Amino acid sequence: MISPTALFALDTLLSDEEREIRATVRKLCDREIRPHVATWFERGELPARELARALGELGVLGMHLDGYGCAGMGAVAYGLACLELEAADSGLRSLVSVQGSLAMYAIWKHGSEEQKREWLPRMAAGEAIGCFGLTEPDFGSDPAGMRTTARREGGDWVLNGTKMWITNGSVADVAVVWARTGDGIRGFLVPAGTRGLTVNDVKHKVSLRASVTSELVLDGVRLPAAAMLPAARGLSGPLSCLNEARFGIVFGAMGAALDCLETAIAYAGERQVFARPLASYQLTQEKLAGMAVELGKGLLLALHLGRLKEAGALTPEQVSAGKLNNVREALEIARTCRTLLGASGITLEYPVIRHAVNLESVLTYEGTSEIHTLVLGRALTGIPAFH
Ligand code: TGC
Ligand code: FAD
Repeated sequence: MISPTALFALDTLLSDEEREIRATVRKLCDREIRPHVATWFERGELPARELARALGELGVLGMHLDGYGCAGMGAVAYGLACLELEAADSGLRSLVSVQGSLAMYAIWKHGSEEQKREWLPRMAAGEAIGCFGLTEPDFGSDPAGMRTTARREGGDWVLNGTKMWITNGSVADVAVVWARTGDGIRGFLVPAGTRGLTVNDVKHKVSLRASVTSELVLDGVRLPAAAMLPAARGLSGPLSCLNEARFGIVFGAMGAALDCLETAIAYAGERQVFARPLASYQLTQEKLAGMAVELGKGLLLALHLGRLKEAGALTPEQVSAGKLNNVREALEIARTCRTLLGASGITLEYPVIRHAVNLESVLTYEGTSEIHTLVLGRALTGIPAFH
């Protein structure tokens, strides 16, 4: 027998350091996440603060950023960490994506020296948690339409509006909030507890239950001039952060798929149907072979994009292609694995249905599959078909 990743000799494409980082993150997941995650999912909770500290100690938060307490690792190492985290649960990878690739990256890329010094070391250590507020109730795929405003009042900024579906919202110490100003879209750092900021958690989620998702209501939130991210101007500010998080998902989704496939292979070997192992039937082997091929292709694509990113040559369109393909295929793999587990596949005793319903969120956030399709359509034809 050969594992799905060994089939493609993927490890030969990794450095010793990358393999070591992967093993370290996997060990943390095996020790601190896997034994509990089905219960967190069932209860709709996540011990975000404890996990952030553990992940910070490991150096995973903002690990692909340089300086300010960040580990300065390569893109592939970061991708492999996302893969291991999402093999445990997409909610965990979301916690790390939003912290490192959205909130920390926004500050690292667009913030002032003071903002970087104030927030990044604590966020890298997991002592402070960040969230990223771009989406609004009426503007998800089309953030250019956002209604949240920031207007000058004397030397201050005053923010009004509502952000919706914000990961880490109610556990965040700082929210990166994007708002419309007289000078276009700008980003602001809103510390938790600022007067006028109310945070309400989204209840009754069926997907990504081991993750905090919140609404942020900004009602006359007054901030000093220094709260604005000076280097982010226009929609390219938040979209530049999305490229980072989407890149992590290209790897992460394959982690969820791998966990499903490994579970299904083990189950099919054990489960007797019509007096023979389920794995011995050609229909089963056809499913397993098809999934292993898609997984291998997705991992190779992720690695290729990672090497391009390390060379400074990765384009947003390539990230869109990776997110579109790998999330779509991961979801297909999760659903197919679910069929192999039969009725057992619908319980939380196995991780498969949890991954499958989580991946429904992953298909939608960080740009829906339709939006990434249109990004590629625009790149191929030169004609934007969004509007
Ligand atoms: P468009 O005219 O295309 O662009 C406006 C400006 O932005 C620039 N730009 C980008 N810059 C960096 N990276 C990208 N990927 C960029 N795409 C565009 C562009 O060059 C332009 O710059 P400038 O200087 O000329 O002004 O904008 P559009 O309004 O037509 O929209 C394009 C579209 C639809 C692709 C974009 O709005 C989009 O990506 N929509 C999807 C929104 C989305 O993904 N939201 C995610 C919210 S965060 C989240 O979901 C977190 S989930 C938790 C987790 O990650 O785990
Ligand atoms: P809509 O934009 O209303 O889309 C509805 C449907 O219409 C989709 O199928 C979409 O693809 C389709 N559609 C849209 N435009 C077009 C078009 N031009 N042509 C054809 N079809 C189109 N946002 C944040 O800012 N920060 C976060 O931390 C965050 N975390 C999230 C966590 C979870 C669990 C979820 C589910 C979402 C999160 N989001 C976050 C929001 C997420 O980014 C949005 O849900 C996503 O961008 C889609 O927006 P929407 O839900 O408003 O859908």
